[in-house]
Amino acid sequence: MNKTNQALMGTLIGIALVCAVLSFVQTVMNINDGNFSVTADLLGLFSGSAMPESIHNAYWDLIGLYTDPFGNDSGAHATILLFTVGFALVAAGCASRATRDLKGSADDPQEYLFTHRPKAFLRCLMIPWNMLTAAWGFKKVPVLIPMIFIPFMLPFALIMDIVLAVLFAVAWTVMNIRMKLAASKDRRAYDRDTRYAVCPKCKRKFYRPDVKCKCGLTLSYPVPNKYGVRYHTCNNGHKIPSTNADGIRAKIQTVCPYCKGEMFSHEARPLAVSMVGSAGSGKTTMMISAAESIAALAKEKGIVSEIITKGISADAQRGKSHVVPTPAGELDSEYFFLRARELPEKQVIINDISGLEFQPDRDKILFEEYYKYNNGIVLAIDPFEVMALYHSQSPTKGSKNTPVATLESFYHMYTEINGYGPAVRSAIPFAVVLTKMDDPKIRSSVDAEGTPADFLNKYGQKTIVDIVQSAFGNVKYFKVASLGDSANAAEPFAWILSENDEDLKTKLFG
Ligand SMILES: Nc1nc2c(ncn2[C@@H]2O[C@H](COP(=O)(O)OP(=O)(O)O)[C@@H](O)[C@H]2O)c(=O)[nH]1
Ligand SMILES: [Mg+2]
Ligand SMILES: [Zn+2]
Ligand SMILES: [Zn+2]
Repeated sequence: MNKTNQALMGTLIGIALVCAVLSFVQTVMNINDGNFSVTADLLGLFSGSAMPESIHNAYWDLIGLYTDPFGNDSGAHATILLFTVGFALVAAGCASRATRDLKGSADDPQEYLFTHRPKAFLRCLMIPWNMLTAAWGFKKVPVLIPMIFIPFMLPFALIMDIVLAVLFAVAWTVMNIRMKLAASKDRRAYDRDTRYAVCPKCKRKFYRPDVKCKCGLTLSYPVPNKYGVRYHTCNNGHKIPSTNADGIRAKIQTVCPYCKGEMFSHEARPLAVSMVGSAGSGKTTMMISAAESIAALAKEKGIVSEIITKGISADAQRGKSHVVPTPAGELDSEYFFLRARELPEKQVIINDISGLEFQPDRDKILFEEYYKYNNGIVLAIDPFEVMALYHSQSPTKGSKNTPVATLESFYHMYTEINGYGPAVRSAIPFAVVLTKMDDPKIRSSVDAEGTPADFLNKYGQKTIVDIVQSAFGNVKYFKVASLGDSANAAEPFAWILSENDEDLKTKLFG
């Protein structure tokens, strides 16, 4: 049981129990004095003066059935003994399992707040009666045994219930206000800095992920709620922060609520960029080079970059000049985090997909999710391939792997998924990138034509320019070298990220 619950229950049950003890002591003293009444002054109940005579008499007639069944003895000692048993049962009920049971159910195994567990009020009133509950649950002992003592438990349990009801109302109100205030503050911060989370495996988007406790239990995302205000406690007793005031909640291991895959979300704002382009056009190399340059730039600006996935890791960066062709079906996203004291954390996600995936016969399920929250697209075009196609009448012209075929295939999928009609232009930033510009032959041929669009028009790729222009409202052309000393692969990414995020625009790329 966590400290909050210990404090809540300790206070409530403690105060109620003190009242019951006073009641018990007074009852014993009354009976000892030959005055058969319980708790006459403390409560007035059963006392004859505050209660109708008929109830007082009925109650003591009932008690008389136990202590004086043959009506020939006053039975003061027996009466006191039976009230002592009744009081002991009430007191034992306070410490019973049912009283302390705050565990959450299997679908969200974390401890409830005492004031907010299911049927909390009823269960609070049940506390003095919990020896009955326990006997009911414990099959071998017939519940009849403690039930026999109900008349002797009644005065003390009732006093406790009245006190518990009042204290519970106060505690519930206080906890509820604290919880609501903390929850709305937490939600405002989350909506401003994070907005949603995405799964790098199944590509789904959701408001918040689930979390995994160090003991392996999967819990709903910890926010101020019925499980606690500042921290939650898993069913195995581990403490988990439920606000991000100190930044520690961002470090929790998160889990995709759909595919259950482990992921990190760091409460960072996800910014997703997808790469499009035929096989061999330079996408993977550009992605690695861009991640490397952005990390270097971040370092200059005092921003921490944390690369999570292998595809853009330091190893990948060292080997970027000879990447292996991305295998078909390679669908996990690459991602890294950017954070600094004055920079709410960002998660940059890059989806580098084998060019083959854009061909119409491939499975499109993943893209359905992904293209709904995509923040920008980078279209990679290898100028050498464009020129080769232009100069040759080779059969590859009709192939599925030409720049145009890849773009058309992507565009078809993209509009279908987003439900765009032919007249609708997507507002997300679209970067058209001529790649491999460090190659002197490529550079001179491209530069000779003027802008990248001029180059594409000149070499028979007007279709590309037209499709992009008609389908996207925010288009920018780039010439990019991913290798060599003047590598500038970060440029299209910097543009897309800046278009989406004011923080990155001013604090990283500004
Ligand atoms: N010189 C040079 N070669 C590049 C550049 N980008 C990619 N390449 C080469 O082009 C080939 C295909 O690159 P890759 O990144 O695998 O293309 P992808 O299939 O689109 O991912 C590889 O041999 C790369 O080394 C570049 O900027 N400059
Ligand atoms: Mg590749
Ligand atoms: Zn998933
Ligand atoms: Zn745990």
